[in-house]
Amino acid sequence: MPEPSFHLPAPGQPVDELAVAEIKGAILAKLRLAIGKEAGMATRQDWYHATALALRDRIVHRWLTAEKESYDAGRKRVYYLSLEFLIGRLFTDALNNMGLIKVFETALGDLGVGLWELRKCEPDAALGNGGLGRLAACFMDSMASLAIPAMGYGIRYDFGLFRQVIVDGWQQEYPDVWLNFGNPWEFQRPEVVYHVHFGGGVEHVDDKGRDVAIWHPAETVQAVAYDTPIVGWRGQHVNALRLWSARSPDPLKLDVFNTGDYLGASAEESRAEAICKFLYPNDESAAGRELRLRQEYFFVSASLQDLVQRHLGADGQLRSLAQKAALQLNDTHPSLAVAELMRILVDLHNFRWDEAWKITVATLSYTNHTLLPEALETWPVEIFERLLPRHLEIIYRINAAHLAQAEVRCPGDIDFRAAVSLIDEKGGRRVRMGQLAFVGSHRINGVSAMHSELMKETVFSDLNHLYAGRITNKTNGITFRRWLMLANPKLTELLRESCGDAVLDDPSKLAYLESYASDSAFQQKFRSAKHHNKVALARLIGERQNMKVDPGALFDVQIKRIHEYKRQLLNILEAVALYQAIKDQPNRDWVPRVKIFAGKAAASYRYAKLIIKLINDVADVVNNDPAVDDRLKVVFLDDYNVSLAETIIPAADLSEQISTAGMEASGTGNMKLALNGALTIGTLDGANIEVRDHVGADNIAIFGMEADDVMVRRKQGLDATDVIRSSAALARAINAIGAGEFSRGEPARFESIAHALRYLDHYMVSADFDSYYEAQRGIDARWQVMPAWTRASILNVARMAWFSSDRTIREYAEDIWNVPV
Ligand code: 26V
Repeated sequence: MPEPSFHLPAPGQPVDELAVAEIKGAILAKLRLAIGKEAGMATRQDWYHATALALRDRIVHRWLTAEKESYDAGRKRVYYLSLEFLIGRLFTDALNNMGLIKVFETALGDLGVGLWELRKCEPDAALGNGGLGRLAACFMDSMASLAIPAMGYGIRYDFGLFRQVIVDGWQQEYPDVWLNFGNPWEFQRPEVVYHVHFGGGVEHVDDKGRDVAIWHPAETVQAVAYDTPIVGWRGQHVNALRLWSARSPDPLKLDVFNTGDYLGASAEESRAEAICKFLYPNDESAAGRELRLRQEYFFVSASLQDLVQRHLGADGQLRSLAQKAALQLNDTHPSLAVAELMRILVDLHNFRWDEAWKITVATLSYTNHTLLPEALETWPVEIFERLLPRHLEIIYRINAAHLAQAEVRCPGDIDFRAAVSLIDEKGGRRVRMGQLAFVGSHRINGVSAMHSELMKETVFSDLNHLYAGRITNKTNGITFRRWLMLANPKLTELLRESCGDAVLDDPSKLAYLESYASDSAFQQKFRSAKHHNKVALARLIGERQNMKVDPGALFDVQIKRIHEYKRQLLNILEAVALYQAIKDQPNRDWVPRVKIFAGKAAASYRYAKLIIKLINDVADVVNNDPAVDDRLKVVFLDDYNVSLAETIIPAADLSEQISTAGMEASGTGNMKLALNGALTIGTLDGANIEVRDHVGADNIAIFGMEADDVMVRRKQGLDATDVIRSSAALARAINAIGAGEFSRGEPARFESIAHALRYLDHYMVSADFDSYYEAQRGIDARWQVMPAWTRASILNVARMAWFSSDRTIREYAEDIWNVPV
């Protein structure tokens, strides 16, 4: 079958007729032969599946070629281990990267089917919680685009992140059934199966003076591979995302037929299959749930067996592993890789301990994504003993050598040893997964400049002392293919016109925009692209919330997980104060604003769910108050996911990045929004700082306390009565919330929130309020001078090139993985 050549016609240019005819034939053939239907009987789902399969065929050709080339060349491979890949939809992403959107659109159009309608048939693959999982997905796109031979390893969860439904303002959770209609992108690999063991005991035997450990596990689960091809930009290279599904090795044991114990057999089956049932919410208490540890070991073990087998197939021995493989641990969830790789080398391949350790450290590297102490993963030694007895022994031995080094470094310093130990001895012994990953890695990176510095000063200060030079920074990035080209075709078209087509391959060309920033004709076009996107979002708000919003208003957007440190509460508190100010002076020339919120709260996070309720209750009052009219609207869009983000982001005027300084490791929504021309209102936190450095202090609104101010103030206490006393607007807003003005049927509903704002202001919401309110009024003033606003917005786009995840991946490749790009 001939492959269509890469095709990306300039806007308005006709598409290749031959290619269209071929694609039409291919889709119809899939409809008949893979779906078993004639065009006349096909549902939209059927068309989607047939089209996806036709596209997949074209990707597979490139995939097999790329695989063969990288094997033949003996190239080093990157393995990205992550319990989360928040991919969203693949259909238009793959089409875009293959340069086939126009061809497929025309072919489908000729068949009477709309490509953009079909797109909606694909459920989001929501195998992630938020930023961490989405980062993994952006990295997969960039590694393929840079033609780095790589594989993503994770779990094929039967259910992704829960579906959020808002009922009477409250969040409810429902299972995310994303595999109901099958998944056209994946290939099941029934032949790629590994055994993963749990429990049992360890026997030590003496083999000619050498201690040999033999693990006798009590339980075995099978891991089956499912591969999804990830095609890079211009279809040059394709990598695999390999997700493991769990099953019982022997679902109907022979003796079931003798004993008739079907129930017992099916219990064992469900126990095995439970491993890949659900994705754990990341912002629930990190206090270990046994099933989560089973998930972690399951995917680490299967992935390591797989890559070791691949390496042995090519090199015949494991001594050269670090020269041929780089393993990146996405957070501490895959930390067990340290102990597992040691076990493979020492127990299964007879390596001497010291040599095995050198190989392990040279092969592994670890990315830290949060400094929040409550988020740092630890597991009770007791669970480890029960589930992974041999790994615990290995961890103890690693720890012994590591503590000996600590002793050399700081002789007699017991506190230092306790601080760096892999075992937390306080309050029940626990294995510290961050310390384990750190000690077993040659590089440890943070995800923004500030975060990496704070890592050195806080969580890892002692380890940094012991292993100086290991900590490095790799500021996060985003893939422009999805977050600009696909999500915002109107702006992309304008960029191609103004910066040339090279901008599609090289984001540094965005800098050409600088010279147009004050050009009024260009500004007009730029605004019209934004307006187009705002009309689309207004339509969606109309459809989903049955609410009318004016696309001419300022669209003020905060979209992310709901968490106290992200401070959605600060935003809604400002809405309340603004509402009150509008009511006081209805005749002032208020800037019409639509405040748009979206995000999920962890199911067990009661306070975050109460904040969602407050946003919805405030929305109810404000939106229905005729005195306010169109000057302020509050919208909470339910079930936030990648696809919804793709509609909201291009339509945003203002990007809310208002976390308590020092608490957001990086943020990546900040980058997506700025790239799409939204101005940021934000604190000096995470990557906001680097966004400011790039876009320029004049083109961003920074407010609030800095990280060290926060630390100082916290030491002084959390009582906010002093700041409330000096801010009439804040006092009034808190009083209204606390007195039930937004919850008339239940006046005490938000008392706990008012109480925290007054006396337990851990997240500095009250403390930062005045500064935030003032920054918001500054935004109003800027909006009233539209040419200046548009200029700042254009300059944001022009200066975001550095935040491409291609740049991030290049840095990983050069400084951590040592692979050529
Ligand atoms: C976990 C937990 C667990 C206990 C309760 C509080 C809490 C809060 C947050 C988390 C998330 C930890 C890991 C994570 O998702 N980090 C995010 O990683 C993104 C990609 O690097 C980064 O942009 C975000 O700033 C960071 O929060």
